[in-house]
Amino acid sequence: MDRLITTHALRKNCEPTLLWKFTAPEVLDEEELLLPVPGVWETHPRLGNYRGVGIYSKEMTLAGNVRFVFGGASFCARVCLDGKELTQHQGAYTAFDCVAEGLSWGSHTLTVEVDNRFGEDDALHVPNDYYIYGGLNRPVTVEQLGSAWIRSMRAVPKKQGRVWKVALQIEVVSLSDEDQVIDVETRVAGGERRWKGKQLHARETLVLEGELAVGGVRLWSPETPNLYKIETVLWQEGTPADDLIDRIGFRELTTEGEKLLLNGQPLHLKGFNRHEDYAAFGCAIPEAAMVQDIQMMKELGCNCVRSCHYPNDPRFLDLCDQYGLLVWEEGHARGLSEAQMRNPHFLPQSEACLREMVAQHINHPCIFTWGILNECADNTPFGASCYAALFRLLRELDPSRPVTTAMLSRQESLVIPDCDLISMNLYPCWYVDADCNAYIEDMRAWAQSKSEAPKPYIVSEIGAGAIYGFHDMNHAKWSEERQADILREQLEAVLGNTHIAGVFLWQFADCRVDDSWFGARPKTQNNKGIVDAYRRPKLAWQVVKDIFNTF
Ligand code: ADA
Repeated sequence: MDRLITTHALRKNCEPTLLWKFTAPEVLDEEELLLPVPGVWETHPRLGNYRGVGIYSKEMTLAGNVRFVFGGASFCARVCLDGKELTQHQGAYTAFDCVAEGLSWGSHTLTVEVDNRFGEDDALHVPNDYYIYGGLNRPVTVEQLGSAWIRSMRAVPKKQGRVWKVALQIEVVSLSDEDQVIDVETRVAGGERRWKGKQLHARETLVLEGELAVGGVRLWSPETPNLYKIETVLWQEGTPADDLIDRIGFRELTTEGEKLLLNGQPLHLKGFNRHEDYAAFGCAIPEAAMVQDIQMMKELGCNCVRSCHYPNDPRFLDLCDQYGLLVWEEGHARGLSEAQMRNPHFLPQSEACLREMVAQHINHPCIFTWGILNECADNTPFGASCYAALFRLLRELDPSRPVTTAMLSRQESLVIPDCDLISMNLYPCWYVDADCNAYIEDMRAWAQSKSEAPKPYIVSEIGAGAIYGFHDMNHAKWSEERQADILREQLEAVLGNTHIAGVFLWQFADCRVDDSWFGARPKTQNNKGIVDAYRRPKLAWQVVKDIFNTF
Protein backbone atom coordinates (compact mmCIF):
# COMPACT_ATOMS: atom_id res chain seq x y z
CA MET A 1 0.00 0.00 0.00
CA ASP A 2 1.08 3.58 -0.55
CA ARG A 3 1.29 4.32 3.18
CA LEU A 4 2.46 2.42 6.25
CA ILE A 5 -0.63 3.41 8.22
CA THR A 6 -4.26 2.42 7.78
CA THR A 7 -5.76 5.29 5.78
CA HIS A 8 -9.33 3.94 5.60
CA ALA A 9 -11.54 1.94 7.93
CA LEU A 10 -14.61 2.44 5.74
CA ARG A 11 -13.39 2.90 2.18
CA LYS A 12 -12.52 -0.46 0.64
CA ASN A 13 -9.08 -0.48 -0.90
CA CYS A 14 -6.46 -2.97 -1.98
CA GLU A 15 -3.16 -3.26 -3.73
CA PRO A 16 -3.12 -5.36 -6.90
CA THR A 17 -1.00 -8.50 -6.61
CA LEU A 18 2.75 -8.09 -7.09
CA LEU A 19 3.37 -9.14 -10.69
CA TRP A 20 2.17 -7.11 -13.66
CA LYS A 21 2.49 -8.00 -17.34
CA PHE A 22 5.14 -5.87 -19.00
CA THR A 23 6.05 -5.22 -22.61
CA ALA A 24 8.62 -2.91 -24.18
CA PRO A 25 8.17 -3.37 -27.92
CA GLU A 26 11.38 -1.49 -28.76
CA VAL A 27 13.62 -4.04 -27.03
CA LEU A 28 11.50 -7.10 -26.31
CA ASP A 29 9.60 -7.42 -29.63
CA GLU A 30 6.47 -9.42 -28.88
CA GLU A 31 7.76 -10.86 -25.65
CA GLU A 32 5.84 -10.30 -22.43
CA LEU A 33 7.58 -10.25 -19.04
CA LEU A 34 6.26 -10.29 -15.51
CA LEU A 35 7.60 -7.40 -13.43
CA PRO A 36 6.94 -6.47 -9.79
CA VAL A 37 5.04 -3.30 -8.87
CA PRO A 38 6.37 -1.36 -7.07
CA GLY A 39 9.62 -1.80 -8.93
CA VAL A 40 11.84 -0.44 -11.67
CA TRP A 41 12.50 -2.26 -14.91
CA GLU A 42 16.27 -1.91 -14.56
CA THR A 43 16.16 -4.82 -12.07
CA HIS A 44 15.36 -7.18 -14.96
CA PRO A 45 18.59 -8.61 -16.44
CA ARG A 46 17.56 -7.56 -19.97
CA LEU A 47 16.50 -4.02 -19.11
CA GLY A 48 19.42 -2.85 -16.99
CA ASN A 49 20.07 0.28 -19.07
CA TYR A 50 16.77 0.58 -20.89
CA ARG A 51 15.53 4.09 -21.50
CA GLY A 52 12.26 4.10 -23.42
CA VAL A 53 8.60 3.12 -23.16
CA GLY A 54 7.40 0.22 -21.02
CA ILE A 55 3.78 -0.89 -20.83
CA TYR A 56 2.48 -2.42 -17.61
CA SER A 57 -0.90 -4.15 -17.56
CA LYS A 58 -3.06 -5.82 -14.97
CA GLU A 59 -6.42 -7.49 -15.20
CA MET A 60 -8.71 -6.95 -12.24
CA THR A 61 -12.32 -7.50 -11.30
CA LEU A 62 -13.96 -4.14 -10.73
CA ALA A 63 -17.40 -2.58 -10.38
CA GLY A 64 -18.92 0.86 -9.76
CA ASN A 65 -16.73 3.87 -9.07
CA VAL A 66 -13.07 2.97 -8.78
CA ARG A 67 -10.12 5.19 -7.95
CA PHE A 68 -6.59 4.26 -8.94
CA VAL A 69 -3.75 5.88 -7.00
CA PHE A 70 -0.25 5.69 -8.42
CA GLY A 71 2.40 6.39 -5.80
CA GLY A 72 4.95 7.10 -8.52
CA ALA A 73 5.64 6.40 -12.19
CA SER A 74 9.09 7.22 -13.47
CA PHE A 75 8.73 9.48 -15.14
CA CYS A 76 5.92 10.03 -17.67
CA ALA A 77 2.77 7.96 -17.45
CA ARG A 78 -0.40 7.43 -19.48
CA VAL A 79 -3.11 5.40 -17.76
CA CYS A 80 -5.88 3.57 -19.65
CA LEU A 81 -8.69 1.33 -18.51
CA ASP A 82 -9.94 -1.09 -21.16
CA GLY A 83 -8.10 0.99 -23.75
CA LYS A 84 -9.68 4.32 -22.74
CA GLU A 85 -7.38 7.00 -21.41
CA LEU A 86 -8.01 8.05 -17.81
CA THR A 87 -5.09 10.35 -17.10
CA GLN A 88 -1.51 11.34 -17.85
CA HIS A 89 1.18 12.44 -15.41
CA GLN A 90 4.72 13.74 -15.54
CA GLY A 91 7.15 13.48 -12.62
CA ALA A 92 8.74 10.41 -11.07
CA TYR A 93 8.47 11.33 -7.41
CA THR A 94 4.90 12.39 -6.66
CA ALA A 95 1.61 10.51 -6.61
CA PHE A 96 -1.35 10.99 -8.96
CA ASP A 97 -4.78 9.44 -9.29
CA CYS A 98 -7.78 8.95 -11.55
CA VAL A 99 -11.34 7.74 -11.14
CA ALA A 100 -13.29 5.43 -13.45
CA GLU A 101 -17.02 5.73 -12.87
CA GLY A 102 -19.94 3.35 -13.25
CA LEU A 103 -17.95 0.28 -14.23
CA SER A 104 -19.99 -2.83 -14.87
CA TRP A 105 -18.99 -5.77 -12.68
CA GLY A 106 -16.40 -7.94 -14.38
CA SER A 107 -12.84 -8.13 -15.58
CA HIS A 108 -11.15 -4.89 -16.63
CA THR A 109 -7.63 -4.21 -17.86
CA LEU A 110 -5.59 -1.37 -16.45
CA THR A 111 -2.60 -0.37 -18.57
CA VAL A 112 0.07 2.15 -17.71
CA GLU A 113 2.47 3.30 -20.38
CA VAL A 114 5.60 4.57 -18.69
CA ASP A 115 8.32 6.52 -20.50
CA ASN A 116 11.72 7.44 -19.02
CA ARG A 117 13.32 9.06 -22.08
CA PHE A 118 14.98 12.42 -21.56
CA GLY A 119 13.94 15.26 -23.85
CA GLU A 120 13.28 18.97 -24.16
CA ASP A 121 9.69 18.57 -23.00
CA ASP A 122 10.91 17.61 -19.55
CA ALA A 123 12.97 20.22 -17.71
CA LEU A 124 13.55 18.39 -14.41
CA HIS A 125 14.40 14.81 -15.38
CA VAL A 126 17.82 15.18 -17.00
CA PRO A 127 20.94 12.96 -17.04
CA ASN A 128 22.32 13.59 -13.58
CA ASP A 129 24.47 12.63 -10.60
CA TYR A 130 21.77 10.10 -9.61
CA TYR A 131 19.94 7.65 -11.81
CA ILE A 132 16.44 8.32 -13.08
CA TYR A 133 14.92 4.84 -13.32
CA GLY A 134 11.95 3.56 -15.34
CA GLY A 135 8.73 1.97 -14.14
CA LEU A 136 5.97 2.02 -11.55
CA ASN A 137 8.39 2.83 -8.77
CA ARG A 138 5.91 3.25 -5.91
CA PRO A 139 2.77 1.27 -4.96
CA VAL A 140 -0.50 1.30 -6.88
CA THR A 141 -3.72 1.30 -4.83
CA VAL A 142 -7.28 0.57 -5.99
CA GLU A 143 -10.15 2.09 -4.04
CA GLN A 144 -13.91 1.60 -4.18
CA LEU A 145 -15.85 4.89 -4.08
CA GLY A 146 -19.50 5.70 -3.55
CA SER A 147 -21.33 8.81 -4.77
CA ALA A 148 -19.11 11.14 -2.71
CA TRP A 149 -15.61 10.80 -1.32
CA ILE A 150 -13.05 12.64 0.75
CA ARG A 151 -10.25 13.67 -1.55
CA SER A 152 -7.91 15.24 0.99
CA MET A 153 -7.55 16.19 4.62
CA ARG A 154 -4.99 18.82 5.45
CA ALA A 155 -4.33 19.15 9.17
CA VAL A 156 -1.78 21.68 10.41
CA PRO A 157 -1.26 21.92 14.19
CA LYS A 158 -0.46 25.35 15.55
CA LYS A 159 0.09 26.59 19.06
CA GLN A 160 -1.88 29.62 20.18
CA GLY A 161 -0.67 30.75 23.56
CA ARG A 162 -0.75 27.55 25.58
CA VAL A 163 -3.42 25.86 23.50
CA TRP A 164 -2.86 23.57 20.54
CA LYS A 165 -5.24 23.89 17.62
CA VAL A 166 -5.41 22.03 14.34
CA ALA A 167 -6.25 24.02 11.20
CA LEU A 168 -8.29 21.80 8.88
CA GLN A 169 -9.04 21.83 5.20
CA ILE A 170 -11.10 18.96 3.82
CA GLU A 171 -12.08 18.38 0.21
CA VAL A 172 -15.16 16.31 -0.56
CA VAL A 173 -15.86 15.33 -4.16
CA SER A 174 -19.25 14.46 -5.63
CA LEU A 175 -19.51 11.69 -8.20
CA SER A 176 -23.26 12.09 -8.41
CA ASP A 177 -25.53 13.95 -10.84
CA GLU A 178 -27.77 14.91 -7.90
CA ASP A 179 -27.14 17.49 -5.18
CA GLN A 180 -26.66 15.93 -1.75
CA VAL A 181 -26.72 17.01 1.88
CA ILE A 182 -23.78 15.63 3.83
CA ASP A 183 -22.27 15.75 7.31
CA VAL A 184 -18.52 15.66 7.88
CA GLU A 185 -16.71 15.13 11.14
CA THR A 186 -13.02 15.18 12.08
CA ARG A 187 -11.55 13.83 15.31
CA VAL A 188 -8.06 14.02 16.71
CA ALA A 189 -6.56 13.83 20.19
CA GLY A 190 -9.90 14.23 21.96
CA GLY A 191 -10.90 17.23 19.80
CA GLU A 192 -13.74 17.19 17.31
CA ARG A 193 -15.07 19.40 14.48
CA ARG A 194 -18.39 18.82 12.70
CA TRP A 195 -19.89 20.30 9.57
CA LYS A 196 -23.61 19.53 9.61
CA GLY A 197 -26.04 19.61 6.69
CA LYS A 198 -23.61 20.82 4.04
CA GLN A 199 -24.75 21.12 0.44
CA LEU A 200 -22.59 19.06 -1.90
CA HIS A 201 -23.58 20.07 -5.39
CA ALA A 202 -23.69 17.55 -8.23
CA ARG A 203 -20.21 16.85 -9.63
CA GLU A 204 -18.57 19.55 -7.54
CA THR A 205 -15.84 19.62 -4.93
CA LEU A 206 -16.71 21.08 -1.55
CA VAL A 207 -13.87 22.58 0.47
CA LEU A 208 -14.49 22.67 4.22
CA GLU A 209 -12.31 24.75 6.47
CA GLY A 210 -12.22 24.99 10.23
CA GLU A 211 -10.25 24.54 13.36
CA LEU A 212 -10.39 22.29 16.34
CA ALA A 213 -8.78 22.61 19.74
CA VAL A 214 -7.11 19.69 21.49
CA GLY A 215 -6.08 19.32 25.09
CA GLY A 216 -3.03 17.91 26.82
CA VAL A 217 -1.09 16.60 23.82
CA ARG A 218 2.38 15.06 24.06
CA LEU A 219 4.81 16.85 21.77
CA TRP A 220 6.58 15.30 18.77
CA SER A 221 10.38 15.45 18.63
CA PRO A 222 13.14 13.12 17.38
CA GLU A 223 13.53 11.84 20.96
CA THR A 224 9.77 11.51 21.61
CA PRO A 225 8.03 10.96 18.28
CA ASN A 226 4.46 11.09 19.65
CA LEU A 227 1.85 10.73 16.93
CA TYR A 228 -1.93 11.12 16.90
CA LYS A 229 -4.45 9.49 14.60
CA ILE A 230 -6.69 12.00 12.80
CA GLU A 231 -9.85 10.73 11.19
CA THR A 232 -12.45 12.39 8.97
CA VAL A 233 -15.77 10.69 8.27
CA LEU A 234 -18.32 11.64 5.62
CA TRP A 235 -21.96 10.89 6.46
CA GLN A 236 -24.72 10.52 3.89
CA GLU A 237 -28.32 10.22 5.17
CA GLY A 238 -27.15 9.40 8.68
CA THR A 239 -24.80 6.63 7.55
CA PRO A 240 -20.99 6.79 7.56
CA ALA A 241 -20.11 6.55 3.87
CA ASP A 242 -16.44 7.40 3.46
CA ASP A 243 -13.40 8.22 5.56
CA LEU A 244 -9.79 9.36 5.48
CA ILE A 245 -7.28 8.65 8.25
CA ASP A 246 -3.80 10.11 8.76
CA ARG A 247 -1.35 10.82 11.57
CA ILE A 248 -0.13 14.15 12.85
CA GLY A 249 2.31 15.33 15.49
CA PHE A 250 2.36 18.47 17.61
CA ARG A 251 5.64 20.32 17.42
CA GLU A 252 6.64 23.94 17.15
CA LEU A 253 9.42 25.04 14.89
CA THR A 254 10.69 28.60 15.19
CA THR A 255 13.82 30.56 14.45
CA GLU A 256 15.60 33.04 16.67
CA GLY A 257 18.50 34.74 14.91
CA GLU A 258 21.00 32.01 14.02
CA LYS A 259 19.07 29.44 16.01
CA LEU A 260 16.55 26.89 14.85
CA LEU A 261 14.25 25.92 17.72
CA LEU A 262 12.12 22.82 18.09
CA ASN A 263 9.54 23.10 20.87
CA GLY A 264 11.50 26.08 22.17
CA GLN A 265 14.84 24.22 22.38
CA PRO A 266 17.80 24.86 20.04
CA LEU A 267 18.06 22.17 17.41
CA HIS A 268 21.45 20.88 16.34
CA LEU A 269 20.86 19.03 13.08
CA LYS A 270 22.99 15.95 12.47
CA GLY A 271 22.06 13.83 9.52
CA PHE A 272 22.50 12.66 5.96
CA ASN A 273 21.48 13.31 2.42
CA ARG A 274 19.84 10.13 1.20
CA HIS A 275 18.97 9.24 -2.38
CA GLU A 276 16.16 6.78 -2.93
CA ASP A 277 18.45 4.14 -4.38
CA TYR A 278 19.36 0.65 -3.25
CA ALA A 279 21.74 -1.60 -5.16
CA ALA A 280 19.35 -4.30 -6.24
CA PHE A 281 16.10 -2.33 -6.33
CA GLY A 282 16.86 1.10 -7.77
CA CYS A 283 14.55 3.79 -6.42
CA ALA A 284 11.82 1.24 -5.53
CA ILE A 285 13.27 0.48 -2.12
CA PRO A 286 11.48 -2.33 -0.23
CA GLU A 287 9.90 -1.30 3.07
CA ALA A 288 12.19 -3.45 5.22
CA ALA A 289 15.21 -1.81 3.59
CA MET A 290 13.75 1.65 4.29
CA VAL A 291 13.43 0.64 7.94
CA GLN A 292 17.04 -0.55 7.94
CA ASP A 293 18.25 2.78 6.50
CA ILE A 294 16.47 4.62 9.29
CA GLN A 295 17.75 2.28 11.98
CA MET A 296 21.29 2.71 10.66
CA MET A 297 20.97 6.50 10.68
CA LYS A 298 19.55 6.49 14.22
CA GLU A 299 22.37 4.20 15.33
CA LEU A 300 24.83 6.78 13.99
CA GLY A 301 23.23 9.46 16.16
CA CYS A 302 21.29 11.26 13.41
CA ASN A 303 18.21 13.35 14.06
CA CYS A 304 17.52 14.39 10.44
CA VAL A 305 17.67 13.38 6.79
CA ARG A 306 17.44 15.35 3.53
CA SER A 307 15.34 13.97 0.65
CA CYS A 308 17.78 15.02 -2.02
CA HIS A 309 16.75 15.99 -4.73
CA TYR A 310 13.04 15.18 -5.05
CA PRO A 311 9.97 14.39 -2.91
CA ASN A 312 10.31 11.08 -1.11
CA ASP A 313 8.14 7.99 -0.85
CA PRO A 314 5.41 8.71 1.74
CA ARG A 315 6.15 5.32 3.32
CA PHE A 316 9.64 6.60 4.15
CA LEU A 317 8.07 9.76 5.60
CA ASP A 318 5.72 7.59 7.70
CA LEU A 319 8.79 5.86 9.10
CA CYS A 320 10.54 9.17 9.80
CA ASP A 321 7.42 10.33 11.68
CA GLN A 322 7.46 7.19 13.74
CA TYR A 323 11.18 6.73 14.41
CA GLY A 324 11.76 10.45 14.94
CA LEU A 325 13.88 11.75 12.07
CA LEU A 326 13.38 15.35 10.98
CA VAL A 327 13.12 15.64 7.20
CA TRP A 328 14.22 18.36 4.80
CA GLU A 329 11.99 17.53 1.87
CA GLU A 330 12.69 19.17 -1.48
CA GLY A 331 11.15 19.61 -4.88
CA HIS A 332 12.78 17.94 -7.86
CA ALA A 333 15.80 19.69 -9.45
CA ARG A 334 19.55 19.31 -9.25
CA GLY A 335 22.27 21.43 -10.77
CA LEU A 336 20.25 23.15 -13.50
CA SER A 337 21.99 25.93 -15.41
CA GLU A 338 20.28 29.15 -16.41
CA ALA A 339 19.85 27.74 -19.93
CA GLN A 340 18.08 24.69 -18.48
CA MET A 341 15.92 26.93 -16.29
CA ARG A 342 14.93 28.87 -19.40
CA ASN A 343 13.28 25.74 -20.77
CA PRO A 344 9.61 26.88 -21.01
CA HIS A 345 8.56 23.76 -19.09
CA PHE A 346 10.84 24.48 -16.14
CA LEU A 347 8.58 26.71 -14.04
CA PRO A 348 5.26 24.94 -14.70
CA GLN A 349 6.82 21.54 -14.00
CA SER A 350 8.59 22.80 -10.86
CA GLU A 351 5.35 24.35 -9.63
CA ALA A 352 3.39 21.18 -10.30
CA CYS A 353 5.97 19.15 -8.38
CA LEU A 354 5.84 21.52 -5.39
CA ARG A 355 2.03 21.61 -5.38
CA GLU A 356 1.86 17.82 -5.36
CA MET A 357 4.61 17.47 -2.77
CA VAL A 358 3.01 19.86 -0.30
CA ALA A 359 -0.55 18.60 -0.84
CA GLN A 360 0.52 14.99 -0.36
CA HIS A 361 2.99 15.38 2.52
CA ILE A 362 1.89 18.40 4.54
CA ASN A 363 0.56 16.36 7.47
CA HIS A 364 3.91 14.67 8.24
CA PRO A 365 5.31 16.16 11.45
CA CYS A 366 8.80 14.96 10.50
CA ILE A 367 9.07 17.53 7.68
CA PHE A 368 10.66 20.63 9.17
CA THR A 369 11.53 22.54 6.00
CA TRP A 370 10.70 22.59 2.30
CA GLY A 371 13.60 22.98 -0.11
CA ILE A 372 13.88 23.86 -3.80
CA LEU A 373 16.38 23.84 -6.67
CA ASN A 374 19.55 22.23 -5.34
CA GLU A 375 22.59 24.06 -6.80
CA CYS A 376 20.74 25.69 -9.71
CA ALA A 377 21.46 29.12 -11.22
CA ASP A 378 20.82 31.26 -8.14
CA ASN A 379 23.55 33.70 -9.21
CA THR A 380 21.82 35.32 -12.21
CA PRO A 381 18.85 37.70 -12.18
CA PHE A 382 16.74 35.30 -14.26
CA GLY A 383 17.64 32.31 -12.08
CA ALA A 384 16.94 34.27 -8.91
CA SER A 385 13.53 35.30 -10.24
CA CYS A 386 12.64 31.61 -10.63
CA TYR A 387 13.76 30.93 -7.04
CA ALA A 388 11.63 33.85 -5.84
CA ALA A 389 8.56 32.55 -7.69
CA LEU A 390 8.95 29.06 -6.24
CA PHE A 391 9.59 30.30 -2.69
CA ARG A 392 6.46 32.45 -3.01
CA LEU A 393 4.46 29.44 -4.09
CA LEU A 394 5.80 27.29 -1.24
CA ARG A 395 4.91 29.94 1.33
CA GLU A 396 1.39 30.19 -0.11
CA LEU A 397 0.99 26.41 -0.05
CA ASP A 398 2.28 26.05 3.50
CA PRO A 399 3.00 29.12 5.62
CA SER A 400 3.78 26.86 8.61
CA ARG A 401 7.26 25.72 7.58
CA PRO A 402 10.48 27.59 6.78
CA VAL A 403 11.85 27.35 3.23
CA THR A 404 15.39 26.87 2.05
CA THR A 405 17.64 25.91 -0.86
CA ALA A 406 21.01 24.15 -0.95
CA MET A 407 23.41 26.63 -2.56
CA LEU A 408 26.62 25.90 -4.42
CA SER A 409 29.74 26.88 -2.52
CA ARG A 410 30.37 30.01 -4.57
CA GLN A 411 29.98 33.40 -3.04
CA GLU A 412 27.54 34.55 -5.70
CA SER A 413 24.02 33.56 -4.69
CA LEU A 414 21.36 36.25 -5.04
CA VAL A 415 18.63 34.36 -3.21
CA ILE A 416 19.75 34.45 0.43
CA PRO A 417 17.23 37.20 1.37
CA ASP A 418 14.43 34.90 0.11
CA CYS A 419 15.37 31.94 2.35
CA ASP A 420 14.25 31.34 5.94
CA LEU A 421 17.18 28.96 6.47
CA ILE A 422 20.50 29.57 4.69
CA SER A 423 22.00 26.34 3.40
CA MET A 424 25.25 25.65 1.55
CA ASN A 425 26.91 22.60 0.02
CA LEU A 426 30.62 22.59 0.94
CA TYR A 427 33.38 20.17 -0.03
CA PRO A 428 36.64 21.35 1.61
CA CYS A 429 39.46 18.78 1.36
CA TRP A 430 37.63 17.05 -1.48
CA TYR A 431 36.77 19.39 -4.40
CA VAL A 432 38.33 22.40 -2.70
CA ASP A 433 41.84 22.31 -1.31
CA ALA A 434 41.45 24.45 1.79
CA ASP A 435 41.74 24.52 5.53
CA CYS A 436 38.42 23.11 6.71
CA ASN A 437 37.80 25.42 9.66
CA ALA A 438 38.73 28.59 7.79
CA TYR A 439 36.82 27.68 4.62
CA ILE A 440 33.64 26.71 6.45
CA GLU A 441 33.69 29.85 8.56
CA ASP A 442 34.44 32.04 5.53
CA MET A 443 31.46 30.64 3.59
CA ARG A 444 29.17 30.99 6.59
CA ALA A 445 30.21 34.56 7.33
CA TRP A 446 29.79 35.53 3.66
CA ALA A 447 26.29 34.01 3.52
CA GLN A 448 25.17 35.75 6.73
CA SER A 449 26.55 39.04 5.40
CA LYS A 450 24.08 38.80 2.50
CA SER A 451 21.13 38.53 4.84
CA GLU A 452 19.58 41.58 6.51
CA ALA A 453 19.28 39.75 9.81
CA PRO A 454 21.02 36.59 11.02
CA LYS A 455 19.24 33.37 10.04
CA PRO A 456 19.94 29.73 10.88
CA TYR A 457 22.81 28.50 8.68
CA ILE A 458 22.98 24.82 7.69
CA VAL A 459 25.71 22.89 5.88
CA SER A 460 23.41 21.02 3.52
CA GLU A 461 26.17 18.85 2.03
CA ILE A 462 29.71 17.97 2.99
CA GLY A 463 31.60 14.79 2.21
CA ALA A 464 34.23 12.83 0.33
CA GLY A 465 34.34 9.71 -1.82
CA ALA A 466 35.57 6.18 -1.09
CA ILE A 467 35.29 3.02 -3.14
CA TYR A 468 33.99 0.32 -0.84
CA GLY A 469 36.77 -2.18 -0.07
CA PHE A 470 39.61 -0.03 -1.42
CA HIS A 471 42.21 0.35 1.33
CA ASP A 472 45.50 2.17 1.00
CA MET A 473 48.36 2.56 3.45
CA ASN A 474 49.02 6.06 2.13
CA HIS A 475 45.37 7.05 2.39
CA ALA A 476 45.12 7.68 -1.35
CA LYS A 477 42.11 9.44 -2.84
CA TRP A 478 39.10 7.08 -3.13
CA SER A 479 40.40 4.88 -0.28
CA GLU A 480 38.16 4.27 2.72
CA GLU A 481 40.99 5.63 4.90
CA ARG A 482 41.05 8.96 3.03
CA GLN A 483 37.29 9.38 3.23
CA ALA A 484 37.38 8.69 6.99
CA ASP A 485 40.17 11.28 7.49
CA ILE A 486 38.34 13.95 5.51
CA LEU A 487 34.97 13.35 7.14
CA ARG A 488 36.57 13.62 10.59
CA GLU A 489 38.11 16.96 9.72
CA GLN A 490 34.98 18.31 8.03
CA LEU A 491 32.57 17.22 10.75
CA GLU A 492 34.68 18.50 13.61
CA ALA A 493 34.92 21.85 11.87
CA VAL A 494 31.18 22.12 11.19
CA LEU A 495 29.88 20.77 14.48
CA GLY A 496 32.47 22.70 16.45
CA ASN A 497 31.29 25.98 14.90
CA THR A 498 28.64 27.34 17.27
CA HIS A 499 27.18 29.59 14.55
CA ILE A 500 26.11 26.60 12.43
CA ALA A 501 22.68 25.05 13.06
CA GLY A 502 23.56 21.66 11.67
CA VAL A 503 24.87 19.41 8.93
CA PHE A 504 23.64 16.92 6.35
CA LEU A 505 26.50 14.68 5.30
CA TRP A 506 26.76 13.79 1.63
CA GLN A 507 25.71 11.03 1.57
CA PHE A 508 24.23 8.07 3.37
CA ALA A 509 24.69 5.34 0.74
CA ASP A 510 26.46 5.14 -2.62
CA CYS A 511 24.04 5.55 -5.51
CA ARG A 512 23.96 4.88 -9.22
CA VAL A 513 24.53 7.87 -11.53
CA ASP A 514 23.76 8.48 -15.17
CA ASP A 515 26.24 6.89 -17.61
CA SER A 516 27.23 10.35 -18.85
CA TRP A 517 28.89 10.96 -15.46
CA PHE A 518 31.34 8.05 -15.86
CA GLY A 519 34.42 10.33 -15.98
CA ALA A 520 34.10 11.65 -12.44
CA ARG A 521 32.27 8.73 -10.89
CA PRO A 522 34.11 5.37 -10.61
CA LYS A 523 31.76 2.39 -11.08
CA THR A 524 29.12 4.89 -12.37
CA GLN A 525 28.28 5.44 -8.71
CA ASN A 526 28.41 8.50 -6.56
CA ASN A 527 30.79 6.91 -4.04
CA LYS A 528 30.45 9.39 -1.20
CA GLY A 529 28.23 7.09 0.86
CA ILE A 530 29.46 6.04 4.27
CA VAL A 531 27.85 2.73 3.36
CA ASP A 532 27.92 1.26 -0.13
CA ALA A 533 24.85 0.64 -2.27
CA TYR A 534 24.23 -2.64 -0.35
CA ARG A 535 24.55 -0.76 3.00
CA ARG A 536 27.93 -2.29 3.88
CA PRO A 537 29.72 0.20 6.18
CA LYS A 538 32.96 1.85 5.11
CA LEU A 539 35.60 2.97 7.62
CA ALA A 540 33.91 6.38 7.88
CA TRP A 541 30.92 4.74 9.60
CA GLN A 542 32.65 4.61 12.97
CA VAL A 543 34.11 8.10 12.57
CA VAL A 544 30.68 9.60 11.93
CA LYS A 545 29.14 7.61 14.77
CA ASP A 546 31.77 8.79 17.24
CA ILE A 547 31.48 12.43 16.19
CA PHE A 548 27.66 12.53 15.98
CA ASN A 549 27.46 11.00 19.44
CA THR A 550 30.03 13.45 20.89
CA PHE A 551 28.78 16.81 19.63
C1 ADA B 1 26.59 18.38 -5.16
C2 ADA B 1 25.17 17.91 -5.40
C3 ADA B 1 24.97 16.44 -5.15
C4 ADA B 1 26.20 15.64 -5.56
C5 ADA B 1 27.45 16.17 -4.86
C6 ADA B 1 28.73 15.46 -5.30
O1 ADA B 1 26.85 19.35 -4.33
O2 ADA B 1 24.21 18.66 -4.72
O3 ADA B 1 23.86 16.00 -5.85
O4 ADA B 1 26.35 15.68 -6.93
O5 ADA B 1 27.62 17.51 -5.16
O6 ADA B 1 28.84 14.27 -5.00
O7 ADA B 1 29.57 16.08 -5.94
